Amino acid sequence: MRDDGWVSRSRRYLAAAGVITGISGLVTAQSTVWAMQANNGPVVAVASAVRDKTPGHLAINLVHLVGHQDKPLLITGTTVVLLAICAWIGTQAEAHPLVPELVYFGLAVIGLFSVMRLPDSTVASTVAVVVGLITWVVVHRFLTAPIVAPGNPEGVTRRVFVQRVGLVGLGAAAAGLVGDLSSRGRRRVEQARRLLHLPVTRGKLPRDANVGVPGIATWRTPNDQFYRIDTAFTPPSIAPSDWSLRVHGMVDKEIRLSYDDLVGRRITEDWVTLCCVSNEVGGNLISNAWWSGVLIREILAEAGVKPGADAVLQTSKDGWTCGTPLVALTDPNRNAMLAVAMNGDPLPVEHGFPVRMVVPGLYGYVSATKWLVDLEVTQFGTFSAYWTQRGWGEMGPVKTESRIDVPRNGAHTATGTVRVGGCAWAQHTGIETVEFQIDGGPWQRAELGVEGLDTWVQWTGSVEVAHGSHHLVVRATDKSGYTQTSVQADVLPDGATGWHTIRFTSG
Ligand SMILES: Nc1nc2c(c(=O)[nH]1)N[C@H]1C(S)=C(S)[C@@H](COP(=O)(O)O)O[C@H]1N2
Ligand SMILES: [Mo]
Repeated sequence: MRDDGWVSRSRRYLAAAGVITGISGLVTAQSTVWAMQANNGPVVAVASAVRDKTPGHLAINLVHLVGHQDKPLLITGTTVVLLAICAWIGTQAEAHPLVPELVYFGLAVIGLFSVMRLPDSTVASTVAVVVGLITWVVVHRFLTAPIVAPGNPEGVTRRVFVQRVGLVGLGAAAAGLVGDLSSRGRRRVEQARRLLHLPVTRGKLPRDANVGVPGIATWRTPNDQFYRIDTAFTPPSIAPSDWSLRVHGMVDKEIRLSYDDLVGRRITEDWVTLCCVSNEVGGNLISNAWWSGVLIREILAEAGVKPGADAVLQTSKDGWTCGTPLVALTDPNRNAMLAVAMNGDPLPVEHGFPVRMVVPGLYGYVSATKWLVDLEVTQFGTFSAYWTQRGWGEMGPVKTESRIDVPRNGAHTATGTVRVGGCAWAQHTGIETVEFQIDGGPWQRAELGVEGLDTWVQWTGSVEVAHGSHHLVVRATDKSGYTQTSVQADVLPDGATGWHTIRFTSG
């Protein structure tokens, strides 16, 4: 039988149910963050939102008070406050059955806003928040149901409650284990990557590569700002010791290379600007880095390419494929390489660690295979690769293009002389001239920075503008004598064309 004390004891059960519910949701959300290798989880995101929204002097005092311990402290604080709220939510289950759901929903919305305000959050962070919310709602019902159910003797209620707490605990432990296991591979690979000492250099920036106009994309793209395109939901984690490359197909002798074999060979280094075929006119799916690796033509020569072959089909660890024209890989004047380092550091995992291909002058989708594990010398016509199957062109040479970075589209400038500038590229052909045109006037020749054979080049110039709105157009001519067409073509099937045009106002 239930006595008068039950009312206060049941409140304690409900509060405990709330706290356990809170923890379960945190565990499944964090587990999702790990499993999907999301950059940001909700708790950390809320903690950093709290930090960023804390008035400056208060934040500084806090940091001074606790030193660099502020982050763990903020995270612990956020968790404690959250669990206190959950305890309260639990106590509402009996009197206000809808309140718990609403408050959990509200908490999830806060989590969602917090992860979305961080610039590097992906959809995986959002999924984690949703998984946490579902866990909260389900576990809340599951744990509070026996307590709020009328009629059961207290002993039965307590036993059912304890059983359910046990089940939830098991479930949370299982979820936590899955998350931990799935992130372990990545952590191990990151560790191995940090310990590598490769015989590579950081690359010396050519003098005057940057023309010195703020706002133009820096000539060397830092690794963490390098554009990223791939179909991998989570990037494959491959330890160098687990990596090997098979070179086979139309060759005299099949070759298998380990990571140590590869980096023990002669290393070639070069500036190469990578570009994505889905880069719109004016888009930013283009970046430039100093790559270090082994020339593919030396490996192909060793394998001995049989007559009749005209393509090399590559396969990545995650099963992605692409085919590259053989001539681009055997050309003695083109540094097509199996790259192991990018701007002097081992490839970041997202950019293909431990080994990827880099082929100057071709779009990434036909050449730049990340997490490379297989090279098959073959013939076009005997295979179709990931993107060519989906209607994209087979050859994929980069199209000559140019872009305005300064001023930005829609910017507002002073009247008078305005600096303009941006970048232009025709990898492996080279840029001859860049011209710009303001408000339909005559084309004016831009000054160019220094370029490598296979890189982009910065351009700059100045225009005189009066009060009002203006439009600025840019076009490049490459060293083959080709001037960019003004005809606008879509990125599908083999790259966009057209002149980049922006509008800005002055005065
Ligand atoms: N394994 C794998 N490699 C890949 C891709 C991919 O989806 N999977 N995408 C390609 C495309 S379309 C481009 S543009 C480049 C981009 O390389 P990045 O992400 O290092 O900039 O990688 C290429 N290599
Ligand atoms: Mo791409």
